[in-house]
Amino acid sequence: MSYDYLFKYIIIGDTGVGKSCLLLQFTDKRFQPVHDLTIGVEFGARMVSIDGRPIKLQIWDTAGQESFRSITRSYYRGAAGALLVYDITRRETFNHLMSWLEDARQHGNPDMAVMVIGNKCDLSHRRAVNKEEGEQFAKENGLLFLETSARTSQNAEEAFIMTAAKILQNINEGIFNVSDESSGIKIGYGRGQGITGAKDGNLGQKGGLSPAKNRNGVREVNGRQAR
Ligand SMILES: Nc1nc2c(ncn2[C@@H]2O[C@H](COP(=O)(O)OP(=O)(O)O)[C@@H](O)[C@H]2O)c(=O)[nH]1
Ligand SMILES: [Mg+2]
Repeated sequence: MSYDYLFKYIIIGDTGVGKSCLLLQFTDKRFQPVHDLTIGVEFGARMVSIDGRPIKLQIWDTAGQESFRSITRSYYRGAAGALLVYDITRRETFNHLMSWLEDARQHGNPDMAVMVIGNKCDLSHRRAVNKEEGEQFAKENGLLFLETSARTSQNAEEAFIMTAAKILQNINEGIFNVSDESSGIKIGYGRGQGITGAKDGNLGQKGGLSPAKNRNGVREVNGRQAR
């Protein structure tokens, strides 16, 4: 299926916070209570529609264990978005957010859109981190925030989609250089033409690019010649 853009994401956070379950909920709309421990890196993909534009999300799910952290680091570079996940029932997973964020900032694209996710919000009776604390952490660091449940699917889809909307906004504002592959963004077929002919580099605007002059110096609008 064709898309306007492909965005690459990475999911990071401590082991057991629900990264693989969130990905499965997003790609397959199901919850699998017993999930094999992620070894190294796995990935999933799904199409979404943002502002009526087809966008493919390619999501790299990483292993949270310290022994895999050096592998994980090599995946930051090509990511346009990061989902930074903690478990609301385990405070230490929240306490580790800063070290994950530092990794992402150090090894990733500085303009990467980062969404902080407090997962397992279905277990509110065992809550160890207040929602306000999660919100505060996100605010202080200029990140997006949501509480989710991979089990009930609450906000799971929204987390992926809101991150994509942020990336699209960054493209529209010219923050992302989409021609650089390491930005984690790929332009889909069908959008590629025209863009190479763009002079102002204003790639994201709706309605496309201003008509370029043809070889005779005449602008063409929908095949008609304009003044
Ligand atoms: N109650 C509840 N359990 C969850 C949720 N997400 C994941 N889990 C459970 O938490 C454990 C770890 O999940 P997993 O996705 O493998 O974590 P990962 O190591 O971060 O990939 C599994 O036993 C899941 O069933 C959730 O939203 N709610
Ligand atoms: Mg996993």
